[in-house]
Amino acid sequence: MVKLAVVGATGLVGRKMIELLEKKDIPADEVVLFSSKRSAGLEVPFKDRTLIVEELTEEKTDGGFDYVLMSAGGSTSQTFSPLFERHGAIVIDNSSAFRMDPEIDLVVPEVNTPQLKRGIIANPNCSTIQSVVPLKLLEDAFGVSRVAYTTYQAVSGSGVKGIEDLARGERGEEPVNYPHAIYNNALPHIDVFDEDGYTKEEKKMMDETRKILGKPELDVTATCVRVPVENGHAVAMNVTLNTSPAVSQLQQVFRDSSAVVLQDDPANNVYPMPLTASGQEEVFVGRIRKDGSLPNSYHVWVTSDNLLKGAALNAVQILEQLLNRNEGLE
Ligand code: 2RA
Repeated sequence: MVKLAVVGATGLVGRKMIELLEKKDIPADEVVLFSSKRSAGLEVPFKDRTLIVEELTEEKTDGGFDYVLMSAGGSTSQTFSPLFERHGAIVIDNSSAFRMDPEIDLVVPEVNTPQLKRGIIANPNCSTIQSVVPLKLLEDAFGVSRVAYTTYQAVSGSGVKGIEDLARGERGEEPVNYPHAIYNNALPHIDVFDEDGYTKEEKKMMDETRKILGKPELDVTATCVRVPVENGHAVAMNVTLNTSPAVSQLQQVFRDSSAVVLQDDPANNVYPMPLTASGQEEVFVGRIRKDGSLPNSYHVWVTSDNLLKGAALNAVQILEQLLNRNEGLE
C-alpha cells in the first residue's frame, strides 16, 4: 500500500507532477492533493476518478503518507516538509529550502542516487538539472575541471506571474512582476542580487552543480538571464575538461547515452531550441565545438523543458527510483 501526497497540486509544476503520475502509472494506491486555502476544493481528474484538492494543515501531515511530492514554495516546504518527514514520509521537495543542507540529498537520477540520511530529498533548480545531465557524461568520460554557464530562461520558470508579464508586454502594457519589460528584452536578473553582484539563481547553479557532481573543488560560474520565451530553458555551457578529446568524441559520448538527445547538425539548421524542447521529457545537446581561447575547453548548448525535466519529471523520476529500490529493482 503506497500513499502519496502532492503539495502545490494546482501550481504549474504540481499540475505537471499529477499528469506524470498518471502518464507513468506510478503505483500509488492512494493519491491526496494539497494546496493553499485559496485553491482548496478544486476538482482534479486523476486516472478513473476525480480528486478534490484539500487545504494543507499540520494535522494532515500525519496522514500515513509514504511519499510527498512538494512544490509549493520555500516557506511551505520549510514548514511542512519536516512535519511529513517526522510522520514517516519521504518528501521530494522542489523548493530551494533544503538543497544545500549537507544532510539532505540533492538528486538528478541520471547523475546520483539518494543516501536518505533524512526523509527529505531536494529537487535541484531547473537550469541546474538540465546542465548536470550532460556534464556528468563529460565528467565520466574526460573529467571536468571548470564550467561557465550562461542561461536563457523561459518565463514559466517564474510561474504564472512570469507568463502573465510576457503577455502584458505583448499587449504593450507595463510588467507587474519583473523589474523591467520582458517582452522584446532580456533580463540579467533572476531571483535577488547578493552583495557580490551575483543573483541567487546564479549561486544556485554554481553551488548545486558542485554538490550534485560531488566535486566541491569544481570551478563554476554563471550568468542567468530571463528571455521572452514562454517555456523551455536553454543553457550555454563552456566546459574545461582534464583532457583534449576531439569534438567528435564528445558527440559520440552524447550519442551513446540515453540520458541526452544529440541534435548537432548546424549545416542543416539542426540544434536544440526551447521551442522544440518544450513539452518533451528529454535533455537536448548540440552546437558542440572547441573553444580555442582556453586549453581543453568546449562549448555545449543544452535545452530542456524547465517544468518537466527541470522540475516535475525529475521529482517523479526520483520517486520511481525510490519505489524501484523498495521493490528491490535497483
Ligand atoms: C526560474 N530557475 O527559472 C528559476 C526557478 N524555477 O525562475
